[in-house]
Amino acid sequence: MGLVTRYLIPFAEEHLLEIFLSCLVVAGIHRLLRRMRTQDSRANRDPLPASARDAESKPAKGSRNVIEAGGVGDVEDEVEDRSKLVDPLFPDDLDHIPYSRPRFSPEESIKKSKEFYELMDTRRSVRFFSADPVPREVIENVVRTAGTSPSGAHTEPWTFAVVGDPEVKQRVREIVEEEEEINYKKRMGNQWVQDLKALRTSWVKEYLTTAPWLILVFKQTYGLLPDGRKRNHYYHEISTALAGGILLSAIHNAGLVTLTSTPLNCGPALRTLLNRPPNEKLLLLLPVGFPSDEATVPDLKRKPLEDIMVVV
Ligand code: IYR
Repeated sequence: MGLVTRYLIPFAEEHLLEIFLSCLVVAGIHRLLRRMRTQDSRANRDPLPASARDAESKPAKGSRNVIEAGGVGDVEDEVEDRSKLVDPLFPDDLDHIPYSRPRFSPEESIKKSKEFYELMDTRRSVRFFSADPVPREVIENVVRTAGTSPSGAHTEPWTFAVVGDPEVKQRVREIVEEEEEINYKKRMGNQWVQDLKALRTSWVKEYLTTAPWLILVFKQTYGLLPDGRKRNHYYHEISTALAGGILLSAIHNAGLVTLTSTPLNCGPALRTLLNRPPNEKLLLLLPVGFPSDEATVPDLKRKPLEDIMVVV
């Protein structure tokens, strides 16, 4: 007791401010650690940052189960709503089977990677197409290849609508040209139009009727169960974009050309024209065929490796 009154109380009186500030700092660190731990456990359940989660896995309207199925929301919500889960995508006892690849020697691997790079480096976005036919089997194979893309929880959230019918191609062209004229004249703005000038693009898109095939790539923002309930399609946009990249490679590998077009504001009309359901949103429109004999491309250079790769 004597110690307390002789030393501790006078010390506390003298250093009141320091003691108070130290308490604040300790409390702050404690809160921070708690928050980090909560975020850690959330991240383990759901790899999406909050912003991406909102954009990507927004539950479809009228869907009661989607938030819970996506692993989004607080632990409490999930426990409460567990009864609303739709069936799991796969059985719990799904087989896991052996997997291996042929192992190339380092030299072989260097040669193969270089050859593939050289092949892909000849890919260009082409706007001038020949009307020469391309066998439907080639289109089936390139779409099959696109379907090998990875996807969120293997939901395969894509539909490739393939158009070869000249009348449907004509309608696609009309829809696209009508919107693109407004895009170029009003929506895109001066900066965008100016940046595209040298590339000689315009709202007139002859290639949409000349190319023997059009492939319209739709992302499925959610899936539908036979009873009409909705199933989450995780990362549907990036999954379908990856499939699009694989599709471009497959088209190029088949000796064909395409153009990665993303017609602004045309999605709903094209979806209706092609009788696609409301869960499908247009991501890419690719004319596919051979280049015309007079085809040209802008003389563009690609960034060198040093500008696109950092070794950390
Ligand atoms: N979608 C328009 C405009 C356009 C936009 C970009 I960004 C391009 O790289 C090229 C074109 C069109 O297809 O003409």
